[in-house]
Amino acid sequence: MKKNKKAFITGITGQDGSYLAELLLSKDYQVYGLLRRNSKQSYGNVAHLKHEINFLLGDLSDPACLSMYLSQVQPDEIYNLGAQSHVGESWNQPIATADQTGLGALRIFEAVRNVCPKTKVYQASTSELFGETKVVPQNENTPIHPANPYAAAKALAHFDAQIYRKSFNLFIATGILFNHESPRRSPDFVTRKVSLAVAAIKLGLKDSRIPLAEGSLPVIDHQSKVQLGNLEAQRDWGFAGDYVEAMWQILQLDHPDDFVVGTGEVHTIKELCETAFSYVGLNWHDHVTINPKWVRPIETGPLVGDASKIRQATGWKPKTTFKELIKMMIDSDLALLR
Ligand code: NAP
Ligand code: F7E
Repeated sequence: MKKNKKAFITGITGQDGSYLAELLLSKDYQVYGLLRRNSKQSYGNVAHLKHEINFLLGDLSDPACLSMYLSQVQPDEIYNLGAQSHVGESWNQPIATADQTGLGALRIFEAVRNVCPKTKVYQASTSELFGETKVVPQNENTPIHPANPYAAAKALAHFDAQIYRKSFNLFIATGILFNHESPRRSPDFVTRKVSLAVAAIKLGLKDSRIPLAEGSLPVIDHQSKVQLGNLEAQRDWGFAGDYVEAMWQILQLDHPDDFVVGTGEVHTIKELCETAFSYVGLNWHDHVTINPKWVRPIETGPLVGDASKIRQATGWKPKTTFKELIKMMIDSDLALLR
């Protein structure tokens, strides 16, 4: 009889966790998700799957619960997506970020080493590892040069993934993922901030507080403008639904390795605004202002991914274009705010 594979996902309530859970359920996996007690109120992005996922209450800060659950479940695959994932916020919460994003991964690797050494592990690495690099595009051999507390925490996790792989012969693979977005992106990231603002302005919402699951959020100010930071920053944006396919592919390989996942296409924040506002017939110049509060102490990039290695190893390539992604997010926010 065919045995269903078991997957254990940390960060299951987040953007990627939700798309990955859907993908694995569609492949008949038994899905286990680490859930923080306070997140049990809403289940975040997996509320629609709450009867299909086996939730285990716990936290990446607690090595005891990680060992206990991994010992009990003996998953075939672990996807470590849990993190304080906001770069800007990492300057305000550097120690919590180091703990959740950096040491959290190390706690997973230690638990795997001790209680389920045959399990395959996917570690969520990031293009932010490349930080202020002037090498464009970036690939697996580009030097790591973190430029914010989030990236420093991810660098710890990334290096430990490689060290544990070699030292203990564990299957720990990393995906160095460039920015990926979706209608489930938290509204404090720039693409969703813009898509929500476009929808609110298009619908003529005068009350600038938009009700969301996370609480009410001011996405436009009293002049019906969205306040942004650095408009010259450049990012390689893909669709999260495509990128969780890459995570899964990485764990289906026979050997663990590091893989860059990106589209290879770069856009400025200005281009994002232009594309988004023009989609609903508006001129972005009329609706965007700069608030220095959102400008970061150190900007990273231009970050552009060269995904040749994963393409060669698995055939993976992005399916959704930048324009399709922005339209998808705006259509979803128009429906949400209507
Ligand atoms: P996200 O939406 O911010 O989700 C983060 C998840 O981590 C949430 O489920 C959160 O749970 C959980 N979490 C935070 N601290 C935790 C802790 N101490 N214990 C257990 N769970 C904890 O992030 P995402 O965009 O899906 O990204 C997934 C992963 O990929 C993250 O590691 C991120 O750093 C990395 N990454 C993301 C991108 C991107 O562009 N999205 C690119 C490269 C790498 P709560 O709901 O309880 O807060
Ligand atoms: O910023 C600029 C900002 O916060 C993108 C995370 O998933 O991807 C994400 O990190 C750019 C930056 O994402 C605003 O300065 C301008 O240059 O959407 P973001 P991020 O920092 O790139 C990486 C790969 C991850 O690993 C992270 O986990 O946009 N920007 N104005 C702004 N950014 C925000 N948030 N808000 C603004 O008003």
